[in-house]
Amino acid sequence: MASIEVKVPDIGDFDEVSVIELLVKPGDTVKTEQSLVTVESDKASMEIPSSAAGVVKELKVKLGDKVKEGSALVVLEADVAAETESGRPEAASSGAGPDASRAGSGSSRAGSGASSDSSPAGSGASPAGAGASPAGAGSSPAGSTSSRAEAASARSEPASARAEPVEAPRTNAPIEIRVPDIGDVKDVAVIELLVKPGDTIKPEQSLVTVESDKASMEIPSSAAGTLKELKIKVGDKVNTGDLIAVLEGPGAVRAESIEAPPAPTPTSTSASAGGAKAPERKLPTAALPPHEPSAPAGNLPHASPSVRKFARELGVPLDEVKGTGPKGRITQEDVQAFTQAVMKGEASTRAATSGKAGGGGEALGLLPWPKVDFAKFGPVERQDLGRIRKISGANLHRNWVMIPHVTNHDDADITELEAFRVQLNKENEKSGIKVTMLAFLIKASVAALKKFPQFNASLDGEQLVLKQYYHVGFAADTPNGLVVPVVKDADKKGILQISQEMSDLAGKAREGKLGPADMSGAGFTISSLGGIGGRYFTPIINAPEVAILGVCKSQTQPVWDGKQFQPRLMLPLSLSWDHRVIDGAAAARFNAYLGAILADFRRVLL
Ligand code: CAO
Repeated sequence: MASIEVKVPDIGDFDEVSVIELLVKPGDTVKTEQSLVTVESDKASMEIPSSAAGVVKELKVKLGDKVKEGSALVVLEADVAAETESGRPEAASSGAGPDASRAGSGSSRAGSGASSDSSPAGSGASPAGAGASPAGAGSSPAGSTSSRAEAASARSEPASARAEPVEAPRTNAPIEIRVPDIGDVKDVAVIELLVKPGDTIKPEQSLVTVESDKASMEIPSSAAGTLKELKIKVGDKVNTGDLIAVLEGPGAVRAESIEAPPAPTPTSTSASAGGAKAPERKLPTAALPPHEPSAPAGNLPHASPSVRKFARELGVPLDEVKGTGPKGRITQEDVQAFTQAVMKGEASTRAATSGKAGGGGEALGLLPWPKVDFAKFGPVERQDLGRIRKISGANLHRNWVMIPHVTNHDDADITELEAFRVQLNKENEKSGIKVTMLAFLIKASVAALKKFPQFNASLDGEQLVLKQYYHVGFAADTPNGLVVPVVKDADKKGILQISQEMSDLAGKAREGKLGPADMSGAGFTISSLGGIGGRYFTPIINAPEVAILGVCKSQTQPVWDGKQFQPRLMLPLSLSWDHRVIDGAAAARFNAYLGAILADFRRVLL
């Protein structure tokens, strides 16, 4: 075991940053690159990762402390053998020089990394890249790529890549503003638009805020003019060189000070010398609003990038969480407490509340929910909604509002399959396993999902996640409300095993004993009302899935065989699908294929 002192790495021009969040505590085991603290400048917040793995022995900083390059953050007790990155664990405690080179790899993730050090650690991956650096905060955020970006250029990418060609000032010609060099970081999310078309823009004025998983930063304008068009929207992912805005107007002038930085040298300290000073702005601390599409810009919650990411993963609307950290900052514990309160039914999100009587609706630009004194018209009784109904109601409401649903109806001829099912049940009478049509539907759906993989998928931003596993959920009606247990790996199971599992899961559902693992991981869901009745319905997609199959009661119907009507047992199918991912033709083909399998189950083998 050896002690390693992890220090603040090279943060470029930036003198001091405040410690606003401690992400570890003594006794914690940390991995290399795990974030230790969040620091904040006036332009960016970022996390400083550990340059080594080990157990936290001592925290050398507390909330509110000001730190700078070389300040000790944490003392780790590390297993020397495990310390593979540097191979010299004691080196870290020997001063800012060698330590900075090791932590420099971490700092580059936080955006400050581009020490002139040429060690492998120092030149390590830099997801947030130099663009995210807080040093930029000092003068210009993009110019902020300054010394670090230039230093980086000495060993890898030229910093001049971010500088646009020098042009003579001109008028009335549109000027394109692009994302400056943001280092190795890729696909940073646009989380805030700070200007709108028609605004008069000064050079260095911040246009948008972007966020990587480790830092948020503002991107300034490299020119002055009137904003003609924003080429990006909140939620977009951008990279170095991407077009973000177009300026025009008599005042449109490219800021030469930004375009023509001094030739990059590892020791250069300012890329924006002579450039206009960036206007002071409040630190951007926005949450991406995928769960709050109508959330207005401004008044965005104060939280570090990792807390915002954590909230997004849980679907927590961060602007509804009360921060208990310094200056009202939202911590990970606040997000967890909010989630627990919602799950226990002690709190409710605005999205859920807006669907309730007495709730809003205004968020969608709708009329307020009608308020009626029902007792005026006759006796009434009030009942509190149960926990499951509240949770499933909030989920259904979100899915209905956020997913553009379309439903295709079709019929499947299950005459032979039903005869086979009845025979199977006779054969297995003694085993106690009862096979219902739903087991065949699960198996047939797996075959259709294999043929049409976009139905076994989820949207994740601008990507489609195609699942290579076949977990099928089925809606189960319970005295407490609707739940959706999941038959895992249905492709690897036979009809009898699926029937047995469904029966076990449905039993647990009725007794309220389903655990989260029983209800998670589905790629596709079936909602069967076949045991009850009805003809067709429009099931609501179970997000983040993209399709759901509704099934109603089969009926014997006259079907024309080309010569005469034949009595056939027909099963009504209703497939709802997400039009962002699936088109009507694919849905019609999916239903037709499913129908063909159900009509002749041997096809499932094909
Ligand atoms: N057509 C005709 N009969 C059908 C049928 C169909 N499509 N599907 C099932 N049946 C029959 C079964 O064969 C069984 O008949 P017997 O009792 O004569 O053998 C009877 O209906 C009852 O079946 P079941 O409902 O117990 O079994 P299942 O496997 O079909 O369904 C379960 C299990 C848990 C999904 C079901 O009980 C249930 O909860 N369904 C409701 C789902 C729901 O609420 N969906 C709506 C969601 S949107 O609000």
